[in-house]
Amino acid sequence: MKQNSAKILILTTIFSILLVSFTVNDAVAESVPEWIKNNALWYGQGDISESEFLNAIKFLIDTGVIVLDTTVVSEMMEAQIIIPNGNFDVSSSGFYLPLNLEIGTNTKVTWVNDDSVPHNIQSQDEFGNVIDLFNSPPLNTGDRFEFTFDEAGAYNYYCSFHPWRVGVVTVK
Ligand SMILES: [Cu+2]
Repeated sequence: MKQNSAKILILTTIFSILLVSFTVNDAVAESVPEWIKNNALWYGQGDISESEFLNAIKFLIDTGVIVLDTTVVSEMMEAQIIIPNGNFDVSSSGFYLPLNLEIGTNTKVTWVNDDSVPHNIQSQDEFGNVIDLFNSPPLNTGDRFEFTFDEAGAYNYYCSFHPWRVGVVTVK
């Protein structure tokens, strides 16, 4: 039995994306003192220091002129599925590595073709019909294909060139 254990590689990178946006509250902006309005100009001219300038911004936030809206958009993870050497051969054990990838939501999955011939990735419904969810072009040796799974579920896929090769991504 041929094994490609050295190539079993699951990369999991966790990183958070923090998005901060702000809006200006026009109703309150009328009552902003002149010295605040001139702050950017003075800062640009070097008349006031950076900490004074930041204090002015802090004042605008404290008084509700600038409204900060902080949202944690996502916590994204990454995982890999290797299409191993010999995967094309119906009589070989070259299963996808891993055959059933288990991940959390918001995980970006990258398929990597380590085989000597082209393959593709076609998502399937529970009956084995190809559906338009994640569908790669032909992947030559070394090519990659990415898809990010946002919703929980069991996602089947196969290679249309070698339909005996089926895999699953389970999103919890
Ligand atoms: Cu294939």
